[in-house]
Parts: sequence; C-alpha cells; structure tokens
Amino acid sequence: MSEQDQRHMKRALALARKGVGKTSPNPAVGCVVVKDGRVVGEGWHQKAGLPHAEVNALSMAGSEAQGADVFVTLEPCSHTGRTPPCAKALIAAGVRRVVAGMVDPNPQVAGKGFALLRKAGIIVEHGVMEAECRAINRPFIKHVTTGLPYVTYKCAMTLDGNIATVTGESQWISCLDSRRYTHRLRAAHDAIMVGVDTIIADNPHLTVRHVKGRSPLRIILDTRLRTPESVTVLSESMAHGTIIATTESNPRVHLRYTQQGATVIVCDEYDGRVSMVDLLQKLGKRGIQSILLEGGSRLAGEMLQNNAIDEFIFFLAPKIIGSDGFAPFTLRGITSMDQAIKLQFGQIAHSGQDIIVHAWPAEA
Ligand code: AOF
Ligand code: ZN
Repeated sequence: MSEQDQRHMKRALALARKGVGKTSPNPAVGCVVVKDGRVVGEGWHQKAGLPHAEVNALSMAGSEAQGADVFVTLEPCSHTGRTPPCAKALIAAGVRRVVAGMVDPNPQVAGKGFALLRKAGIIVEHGVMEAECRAINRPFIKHVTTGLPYVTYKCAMTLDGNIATVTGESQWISCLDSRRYTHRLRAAHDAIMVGVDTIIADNPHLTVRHVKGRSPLRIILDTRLRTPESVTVLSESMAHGTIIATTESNPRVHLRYTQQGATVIVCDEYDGRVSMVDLLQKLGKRGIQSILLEGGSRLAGEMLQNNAIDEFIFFLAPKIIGSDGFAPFTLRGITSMDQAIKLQFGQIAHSGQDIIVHAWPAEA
C-alpha cells in the first residue's frame, strides 16, 4: 500500500468517526474520492435510512468521479436495504479503483460488493488499515454476525477498587469531566442497562444531560418485578423508553408498568434469575446493537461470568474508601490467580483528576 493510499484511508476513517455512535443499527463509514491525486469528494454515513458514505462522496464528486480512485472504510454494499446498493452507484459513476478497509460482515453483503465491482472491471483492494476500520465498528460487527448486542461495562471506582461506601453512597466518585464523558458514552449507545437494586437504591435518571445528544433506551433487570412504580425512569416523560426484563409472567403486575408506557420483556429463568443469554438474544432481535452496562455489582458479576461483556471502561478516581466499600463485580469462588478473569488493556487517558482505562477480554 502506498503512502498516499494510506493518507486517503486515514481521511476516510476520520470522516467515518463523525458518524460513530449515531448510525445504529448501521455501521459508521467514511469515503473519499480521489482524481489525479486530488480529493474531489468526501462523505460519511450519518444515520440509518440516510444515504451511505459512498453515495454522499460521489454526489460531491459529480462528474469528477469518472476514472477516480475511491477509498472507503467498509466494503461497498451490494444489497437494497433502506437505500440502494453502493456498488452499483460506484459502477454507474465510472470509478477506476476501490480501496476498502474491511469486508462488510453483514451476511447480505460479505464479499458480494467486491464481486460486483470486479465484474464491472473495477480494480478492488481491501484490508487497508483494517484494524482501525474494525475498531470503530465493534458493536456493528458483533450484532450483525451474532444477533447479540455489544456490551460495554462502565464503572467509576476509587483507586482501591470501590464503587460505593458501605452505605451504598457513590455520588460522586468520579470528577465532572468523567461524568460528562459518561454522558457522551450514553448518547453513543442504543441502551443503558442496570439491575433493579440500582434503581431502588439510587432512583437514577439514566438520561443524557451533561452533553448534547439523545438519551438511549433504559433496560432494568428485574426478576421479581420489584421496580417501584414511582421511580424516575417510569415517570410520564421517560416510561416509553424503559424496558423491564423479568421472568415473571403475571399480566396483572405487568399492567402496572405497561399502563405507564414501559415495555415488559419476559425471559427464560436461569438459576432463579433472568437468563442473560435469552435476554441478550431478545434485545438483539429488537435491533439493540450496543448496551452500556452501568451496574450494580451483582448484574456486572453475572454478565462477566456469562462472558457477556465485550468492553470495559473504568474511571479511576484518586480516592480511597477502604475495606468497607463495594467491589465493582459480585463474583465469588476465585481462589487462585489462574482462575482470574483475564483482560487486556486498551487506551488509557486522563479525564480531569481521574484516569480512564479501557480494557477488553484477553484473547484466548
Ligand atoms: C456501505 N456504506 O455507508 C454503510 C453501509 O439499510 P441500508 O440500505 O442503510 O443498509 C444497511 C447495511 O449496509 C448495513 O447493515 C451494512 O451492511 C451496510 N452499511 N454500507 O456501503 C455505508 N453504512
Ligand atoms: Zn452502501
């Protein structure tokens, strides 16, 4: 790959990033059209239902697209979804070469876009800056290939690993900058998930307030339907965006919540609790691509044990609470280090007085 190709793909990635967190259930995609070394078109996918990145870039390029090279972070689509196939638009525009970051993992595309382009005599290359292209679409890749949502667990903890004091108080462990960051995270997810104990203890809003952006759905795990009807997330303006996941199928009790506008999902029971596997499958089917898991520790421990957490974001505050506090995961029975759940660190950054640590499950 030439230095110039890499430069153009970098630009396509920067364009794609403008859409990250806004395109669900679609991927974020960026595209650059280059003619005789000059950029003549740029575009990115802004929202599901709106034109794809290639179509936006081609429309900016106009007749200059004829004979041009196209750099796109994802394989151009070959199917008609909410919008027509990009591969056909590229063929119609008469481009010479298409350089893509990665194959579209959507089974409806998965190589068919490249095949269409090649059949029309267009030069196709792919795998350019593939790792970076994949990294911006982890939730899309997981959801489109497995049907399951991508789960990110976020927690604020003291430097000695506590998420609350013995009385359950946790406001505030992290600084204002970190809380703003959390609101940006919320705005970029389809749903926030918490356990019913968190709802009872904190009566949280679970909305986006500190930054601009839309509030995601709220999912409460509530095996025995203990959520009080008076909580904030069931208030008139919020209940329609709240889902209660339970195992109880008592329609009379459901009515308490559904009459307020909330949705109740009845799941299989596993070990006396909502089956995580069943719940995640049901949420995935509803088109929920990404979930921000915000606690409490029992739910986080259970999700961890089910290998259901895809990404971890820890805010580390320079504070110490000591041994009366609560740990971020309720998880018992690990007695030797080789039983430890192993993670690998990703990006580490400062956030006001805190440190943000990204981690992923360690590759086996
Ligand atoms: C592209 N360029 O910018 C995006 C692509 O329903 P539709 O028509 O929006 O199609 C959605 C699918 O198209 C999505 O699942 C993914 O496979 C692909 N997204 N493809 O060529 C784009 N956003
Ligand atoms: Zn497309």
